[in-house]
Amino acid sequence: MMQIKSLAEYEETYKFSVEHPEEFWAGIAEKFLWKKKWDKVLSWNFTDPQIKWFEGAKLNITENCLDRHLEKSGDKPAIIWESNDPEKPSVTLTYKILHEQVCRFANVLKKNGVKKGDRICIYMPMVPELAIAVLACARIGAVHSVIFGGFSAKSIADRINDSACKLVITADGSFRGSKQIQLKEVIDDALIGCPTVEKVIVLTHTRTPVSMLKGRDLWFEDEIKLVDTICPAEEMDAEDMLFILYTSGSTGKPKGVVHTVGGYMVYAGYTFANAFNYQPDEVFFCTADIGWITGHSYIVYGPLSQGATTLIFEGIPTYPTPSRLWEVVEKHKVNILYTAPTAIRSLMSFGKEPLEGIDMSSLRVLGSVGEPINEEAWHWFDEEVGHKNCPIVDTWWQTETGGLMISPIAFVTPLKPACATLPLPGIQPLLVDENGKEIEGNGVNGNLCIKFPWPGILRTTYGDHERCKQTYFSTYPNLYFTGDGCMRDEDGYYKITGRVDDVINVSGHRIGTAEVENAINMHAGVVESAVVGYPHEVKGQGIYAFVIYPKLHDEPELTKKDILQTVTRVIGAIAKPDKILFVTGLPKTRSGKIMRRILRKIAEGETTNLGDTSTLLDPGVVEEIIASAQQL
Ligand code: 6R9
Repeated sequence: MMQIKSLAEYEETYKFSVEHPEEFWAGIAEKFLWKKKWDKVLSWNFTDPQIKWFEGAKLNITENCLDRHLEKSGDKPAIIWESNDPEKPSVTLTYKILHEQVCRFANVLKKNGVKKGDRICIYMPMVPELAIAVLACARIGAVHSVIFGGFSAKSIADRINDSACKLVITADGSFRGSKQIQLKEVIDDALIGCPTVEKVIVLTHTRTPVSMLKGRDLWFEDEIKLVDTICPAEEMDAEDMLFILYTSGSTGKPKGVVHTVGGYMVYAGYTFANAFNYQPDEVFFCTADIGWITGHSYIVYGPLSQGATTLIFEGIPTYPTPSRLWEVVEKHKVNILYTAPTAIRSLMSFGKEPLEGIDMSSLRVLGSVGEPINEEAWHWFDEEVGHKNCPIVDTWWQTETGGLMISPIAFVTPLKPACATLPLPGIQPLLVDENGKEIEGNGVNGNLCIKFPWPGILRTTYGDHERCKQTYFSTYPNLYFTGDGCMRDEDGYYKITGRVDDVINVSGHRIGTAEVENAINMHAGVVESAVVGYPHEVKGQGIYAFVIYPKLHDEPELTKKDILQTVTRVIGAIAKPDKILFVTGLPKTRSGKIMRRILRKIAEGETTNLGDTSTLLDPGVVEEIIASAQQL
C-alpha cells in the first residue's frame, strides 16, 4: 500500500518528505481510517516544546487495528501465540475473534468504572490477553501504562503513583524459560503504597495460589463472561493520549514518555509496512516483550494496523534448548524475524548445531533492534539464519521516537554490515559537536539530533513537561537530542555508536546509572557508589559498580549478593550489576564530581592511558582502584 519499491523511489520520497513534510505525512495518513479528517497537519516548536499532528482529526486506533480488517480479513490470523512450554498447543486469534475479545474486555473495564483518560497499569506475561488488555484500553480511550514483568514492586509503585493509575491488569504469574515470576504477589506488594488503585483484574495463567482481596481483586475469566461483545470505539482526538511508557534517563527516576493516538498510529503503521516489506499473509515475529516500546509498536500497533499476522512468544530463545527460537520459526513458518543483538550473540555462542535440521526457508527478512549490533553477530545472523538470502534491517530508534527512525528498507536500501544506513522518509537527522555546532560532510562523528518533527515523536513526559524539555530539547536549541553518538560514513550512511549520556544499554534495555547507584546506596553499610557500563560479550554492555563499604567483614562475597538483592528489590533483576568492586574512595574532582570517565576506563581494563587526570583531588585513589580491579 504505502511501500517504497526501489532506491530511486526512496530518494524521491525522501526528498519530497523533507521539502513538503505536511503534504507527505497527510498522504500517508490518508491510508488510515479517520472518523473526521484533520484541520491542520502539523504545528510545532522545539522550544516549549509543543508538537501537534493531525489537529482536529477524530479516530480510534483500534478501528484501524481491528474493525477495518473484519470485512476482508476477518478470518485471517491476527495473533498467533506460542507458549513458553513447547508441549502446549499454540493459539490463533483471527481478526474477528480478537475484535470480539477486545470489545468484551473493554466492556469489563467500563463496568469497573474506567473512563476515557483514566490511566491503567498493565503487568502481564506475554499472552494474547496482554494485547487484548492494551487494545481494550485504547478502545475506550483509557491510557495504558505497560510495565515489563521484570520490574520490582517498588518500581511498579513508583510508576503507578507517577501517573495515578486507577486499575491494574495482571496475572497470577508468568513463565520465562525455567523460571516463574509471581506477578500478582509483586503487584500486591506494590499496591501497599498505591492509594489511587481501585481494582485489580487478575488473569489465570500459571495457576499459582494468589491472594484475592475482597472488593478490589477480580478474576479476568469471571468478568469477561458477564459482558456484551459489542463495544463502540470511543471517538478520540488525534492528540489525545494513547499510552505512557516509562524509560530510564541519565538522572533520577524513570520518566513517563507520552504518545498520542493519531501521529503514533500513522508512524508505527507506516514504518512497519515499509522497513520490513510486509506482504499479505506473512507471519511477522518480533521477539521483544510488549513491556518495551518495540513490543508496543511492532507486536501490537504497527502489525495490526496493517492487517498483519503477529506472533507473540511467551518464552525465551534458549528454552528448553538453544534450538527453540528456530523451532518457533519453523513451526509457524515465520517470514519476518525481528530480534535483538543480545539474543543473536547468545544463540551464536551455541554454535551451528542447534540450527541443524530445522527448516527456516520461510524467512524472507531479518531485523535487529535495541543496541548497536557488532559485525560478528551481523554476519552470523546473515549467514546462518538468513543463508545470505534475507536482508537485515538494523533499525535505530527509541521509546521517545515511537517508531523506526534510521533503518534500511528491506529490498530497497543497499546494506552495510552492522549499519543502520539511512533515515526513513520524514526523518531529518544531523550530527552536532559538544557546542551544538552542526558537523557537516561525510566521514564524521557527532551527537545525533533530529531537526524536524515526525508523527511518532513523544509529546511530553507525563506530569512533568519541563523534564521533557530539559532532557530532549534543551541540550541543543531547536533540536531533538537523542542521547546517542553516531558516525556518518563516507557514503552518508549512519552508524550508531552508542549512548553518550549516563545510560547503560544492557541486553537492549536502557538502565540509568543514577538509578542503579540510588538502589545500591539504599543498602545498609554502603557509603557511596558509582556505576558505569563495560563491554560484555553477550549483553552488549554489563553493569560495573564501584562501591564504598567501609565495614567489610570476612564474607565480602555474601555482601555482594546482599547488594544484588537490594538492587533486585528496588529496581528489578534486570538492573543487577555484573561486577561489584569494593573500594575505599572514588576518583573525584576538587569540586566533588565523580570522574566516571576514569572508572569507565578501569572497567574496560584500559588502565595504561587514563587521559587527563590533573583535576583529580586524590590520585592515590585511582592507583588503589586499579590494583583491586585487577584482582576481581
Ligand atoms: C527501540 C529501542 C533506545 C536506545 C537508543 C540506542 C539504542 C536502539 C539501536 C540502538 C544502535 C540500533 N538502540 N536501536 N543502537 N543500533 N539499531 O530500543 O528503544 O529501549 O528506548 O532504547 O537503544 O542507544 O537510544 P529504547
